[in-house]
Amino acid sequence: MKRYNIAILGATGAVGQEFLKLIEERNFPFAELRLLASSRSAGKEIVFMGKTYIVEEATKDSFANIDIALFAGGSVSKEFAPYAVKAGAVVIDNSSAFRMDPEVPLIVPEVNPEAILKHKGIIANPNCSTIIMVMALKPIYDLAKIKRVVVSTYQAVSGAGKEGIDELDNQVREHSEGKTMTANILPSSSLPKHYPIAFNLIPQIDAFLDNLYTKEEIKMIDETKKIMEDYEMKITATTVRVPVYRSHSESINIELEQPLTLAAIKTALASFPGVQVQDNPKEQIYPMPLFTSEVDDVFVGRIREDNSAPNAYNMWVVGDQIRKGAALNTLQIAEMMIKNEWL
Ligand code: 3JM
Repeated sequence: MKRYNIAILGATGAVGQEFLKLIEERNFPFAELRLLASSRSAGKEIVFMGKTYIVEEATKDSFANIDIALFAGGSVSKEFAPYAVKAGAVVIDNSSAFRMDPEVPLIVPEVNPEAILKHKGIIANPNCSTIIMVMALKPIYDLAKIKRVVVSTYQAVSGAGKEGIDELDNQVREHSEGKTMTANILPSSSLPKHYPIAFNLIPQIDAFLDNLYTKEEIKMIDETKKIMEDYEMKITATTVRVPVYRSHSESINIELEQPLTLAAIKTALASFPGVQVQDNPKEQIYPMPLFTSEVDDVFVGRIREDNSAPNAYNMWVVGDQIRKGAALNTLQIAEMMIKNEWL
């Protein structure tokens, strides 16, 4: 089998580390592996599959001879993507920098694989909450067009990186010691005010826009329409940070153009690759974030009719936002290109 030269930009962060785990786990056909990061992390040693790698500082010359550049995300994506493309690499990027660019395909391989073919060097990986949602929408949409979506998210602190996890841990400790909880990271370190996440919920992910939605909410709305190639679909979203370590959950209400039986919805979801139905109220079976972390699939439960509106249904969707919501989806895009000889 042909092997490919891979660069990982952001190798030391949560998504970068997940790339490495998945490359080993999935036996990804790499030849050379180049680990890149900002100057802050350059020089760190990473032992991977029995070999020690030194993390290099990313520069405009870092992408010579690279076939596939996996970008973990953040503001560095915008800076380095043009250099990687110029060097002849295909960039698969996890940041929001290129997602809504009409020249850049926005891909979930199970949902819109053929859109990959339109790339001009950069392919965007959707926002974590978007990926988890469209995995549940697509199998239903293929049976009956979705007219409207109302989604509320319950997003884990690891979505804010390792600092988010540390902040929750510290606050739980402070609270148990009777101290005042300190908050520096959430909802976002760049914002003026911070609130404790322990024993709390924060109804703000990313900054507010003039229309009173947050950026995260608008990402879910705009990206879903682009991936599903349906700009008529009405979507509204509320995104909330919850004191969970890992895996995002979403309460999703959909309104369809025509009615479906619950059995048809469950069969469509269960037979869709990457989705598992976990739904048995009698046995108290439903997905929960504690049990879906470090698992590849997206889980759907609480599937039921919304008895307040015609052709409307409710469901509860849970998935590991660092796996399917980020690193796994990115690698699956690369694997699909390799399999189809699209590189
Ligand atoms: C998730 O440095 C940055 O601007 C990163 C902001 C960010 C994003 C984004 O906008 O790319 C943090 C967490 C995302 C995302 O996936 O959209």
